Amino acid sequence: MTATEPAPSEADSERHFERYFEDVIARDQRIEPRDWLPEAYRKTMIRQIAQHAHSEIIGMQPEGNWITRAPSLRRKAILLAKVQDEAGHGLYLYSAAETLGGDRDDLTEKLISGRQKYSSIFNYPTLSFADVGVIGWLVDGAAICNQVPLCRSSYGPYARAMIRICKEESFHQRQGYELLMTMMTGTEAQREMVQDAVNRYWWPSLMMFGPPDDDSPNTAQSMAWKIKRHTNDELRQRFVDMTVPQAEALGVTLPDPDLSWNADRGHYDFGAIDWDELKQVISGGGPCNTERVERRRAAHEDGAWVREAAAAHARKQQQRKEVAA
Ligand code: FAQ
Repeated sequence: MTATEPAPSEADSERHFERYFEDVIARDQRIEPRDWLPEAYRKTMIRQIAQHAHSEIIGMQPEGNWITRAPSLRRKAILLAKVQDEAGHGLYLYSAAETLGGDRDDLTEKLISGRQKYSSIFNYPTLSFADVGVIGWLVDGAAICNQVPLCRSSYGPYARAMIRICKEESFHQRQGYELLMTMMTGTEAQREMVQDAVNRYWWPSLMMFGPPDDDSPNTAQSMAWKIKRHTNDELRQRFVDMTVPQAEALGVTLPDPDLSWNADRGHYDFGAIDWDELKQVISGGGPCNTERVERRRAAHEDGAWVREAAAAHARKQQQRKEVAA
């Protein structure tokens, strides 16, 4: 700009940034923390990333419940590693939210006061060790189906976090399937435990993909911003198509009499999902909502001294640096 050129007005600058944002999205490139972004995009990203982070952290509880009762040292080591991975996923995701100006303390507060959501699936109880296998197979399987496309999500830090998360979720899914295979070649009682766990977790796993497209308020805008690459129903169908042959190989029955191959569509048809149940679970009325949130609150409060100690240590380091300078 030369001295004689008029300075751009605020509105001009805003339009320039907006065009840049839209170009980045149109070119399928990534929005980075340094970039200008519309406030609504920032809010949507923080909402989704926070809900995802909370899900990983609350998701440690149902399986964590079985660590002390794992049937062998090998199963215990696998389960411990898996649950620790979920903690790691939560931490990468909270860090991604921080790049958007989200504050981790604030997000945690919103979770434990019920103002932010986490995945409905973690509000169901884990009644036997077969549930550990079924969570790996179905819940991690659904998570992978949903999250692989998020590796191409338009927000850079989220998309990159998702790459590592998906690799780890793949291991989780495999360990679940391997556990179920072992149980299915065991005793009749073990086979019954697996079938019972599948009966309880099948429908809630389908609900993980969110409400149907015609009742999903966020999908259209999130697709336009390339935060989401597929709709809820598309991913749900992909999951069903992927899982039916796995169920056959395992020798379990999926609890849906309407499940059948539709040659015309090239997909499996499946029965009606109980959307009232999803609404009830999301709004706090699932079988374990209160217990999950209370346990998270207690862990947060018990950990206050660690946060205080870390902050005191950081202050001391800073003071030492200042004295030395
Ligand atoms: N549960 O308009 P939409 C895992 C909410 S991680 C609870 O369709 P959107 C790893 C939704 O937030 C599992 N809430 O929303 C693991 C929205 O809320 P609002 C978590 C749900 O965002 C495995 C409202 O309903 N994964 O499993 C659910 O476009 C094993 C309207 O819905 C992610 O978070 C639900 N099922 O699509 C850990 C992946 N569905 O607007 C341990 C990232 C919807 O009132 C063990 N997230 N809602 O605040 C996403 O892909 C999307 O956010 C969807 C929802 C697809 C979940």
